[in-house]
Amino acid sequence: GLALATLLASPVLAQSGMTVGFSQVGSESGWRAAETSVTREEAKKRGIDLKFADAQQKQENQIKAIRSFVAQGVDAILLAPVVATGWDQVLEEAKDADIPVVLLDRNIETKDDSLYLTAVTSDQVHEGKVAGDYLVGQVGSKPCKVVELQGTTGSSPAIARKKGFEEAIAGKSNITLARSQTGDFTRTKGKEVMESFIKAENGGKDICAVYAHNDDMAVGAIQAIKEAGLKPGTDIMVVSIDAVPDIFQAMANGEANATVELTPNMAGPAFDALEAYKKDGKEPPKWIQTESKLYTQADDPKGVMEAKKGMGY
Ligand code: GZL
Repeated sequence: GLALATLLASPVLAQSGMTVGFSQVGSESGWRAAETSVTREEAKKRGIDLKFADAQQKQENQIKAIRSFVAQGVDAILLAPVVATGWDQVLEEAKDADIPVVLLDRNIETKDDSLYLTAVTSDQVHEGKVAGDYLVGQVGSKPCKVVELQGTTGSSPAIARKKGFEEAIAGKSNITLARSQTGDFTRTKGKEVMESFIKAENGGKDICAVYAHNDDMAVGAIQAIKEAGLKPGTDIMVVSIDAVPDIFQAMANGEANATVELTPNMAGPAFDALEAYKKDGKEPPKWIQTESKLYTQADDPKGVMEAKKGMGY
């Protein structure tokens, strides 16, 4: 009767009862680890049974995971696509099984956008532009040789963040992008590549700034700059993207200059869209855009770092 109906309607028991498969890239960065923990939290809050698969940054493992989710007959699939191409075949199989797919934090290149319900991502070109505009503002008319640590080759953020940064420095004849190489979004690779840039550029003395597609590679680069006897944040400016706690620690130490925030909570909007779609067939927009915000040393880095610790980090 009424009592039961009231009970079932209560938030505690408003269980969506969905089973969702999540094909995650891996755990290459602090941001990625936070996205995974927030996704688990969001699923738990909603009573969603989350099947988690870590691909160790390999596309073939993601394709295998999607096939196994289809075989299990999950209600929906979350996919954070490690690279942008090569998804049509396996997403066709999910579509044939009537299983909606939501893309998280990265995009795919496909001619058929019916292969996914929606993509929950930031505007990654804009992120690169914000980072570049910050550097342009800091440098003024001074000559500045920049080196770039790219994200995973072929991933949508690596392609887009490079594009946005180059748009920002286009036409600035005093700013040159001298070297650019992938650090695969990891601290270790970021440090290794920065060491090679330093060796190639007069012990780093000729480098004015490093632009890293994520904070983890920037933290690796900071280590390399210090080991070369130079001061990160002053001898070589450090600009990156994600806004993870460790970059705010570096800013508080004066060792990093700016970061562009990326929320780790892509799953909240994804689950909301899936529940609306499942309940009454409501089609979400093809792109659910998350915010991008610039943080610099002037923005209370210690305070922001503390606040971040409650947000999945
Ligand atoms: C961007 C996301 C990137 C993060 C990195 O949306 O795909 O992947 O910026 C992570 O930290 O490796």
